[in-house]
Amino acid sequence: MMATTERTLVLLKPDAVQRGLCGEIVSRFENKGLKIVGMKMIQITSALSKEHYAHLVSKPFYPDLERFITSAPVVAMVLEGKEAVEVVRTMCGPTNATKAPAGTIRGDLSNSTSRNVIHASDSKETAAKEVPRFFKDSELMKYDLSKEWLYAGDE
Ligand code: IDP
Ligand code: MG
Repeated sequence: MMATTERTLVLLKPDAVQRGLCGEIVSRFENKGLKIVGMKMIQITSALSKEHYAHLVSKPFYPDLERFITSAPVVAMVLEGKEAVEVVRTMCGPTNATKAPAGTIRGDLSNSTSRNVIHASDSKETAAKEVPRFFKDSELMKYDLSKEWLYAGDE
């Protein structure tokens, strides 16, 4: 059965940019065979933070989260591939990096819950909202990347 190709939103958070970890993280996605269809550096505003983290604005840690996420540029990316939403979340590991398994991005690169280097959409429904939140259609590239070495014909 043909598996669904999905798109998911990734943010390399200010700590990833400041610590020089962007190349390392982007490499992991490229090595996995995910296709980068959008990528840019942006500075998140207070309004965008409140929209993106709407589910967390009432939490006691939200002021620190907003201060952190707006404090320096982030790298925003859209990745595409087979079951990309779940694959990318698995590669990131759980929110609390102290509990994140070795081999995951958070497990290898962070030991914190708040400075955990990466955001990734948590479901297909969330991805469908988050991709257009950060990227215009015209910023999502249409190009061929040979898949014949990555997937069988019926995948
Ligand atoms: P996720 O990033 O793994 O999807 P969410 O629960 O959606 O986790 O939280 C979004 C972000 O808010 C986390 O990545 C982290 O930066 C921050 N955050 C979540 N929970 C806590 C907490 O308990 N303390 C401090 N920061 C938190
Ligand atoms: Mg989340």
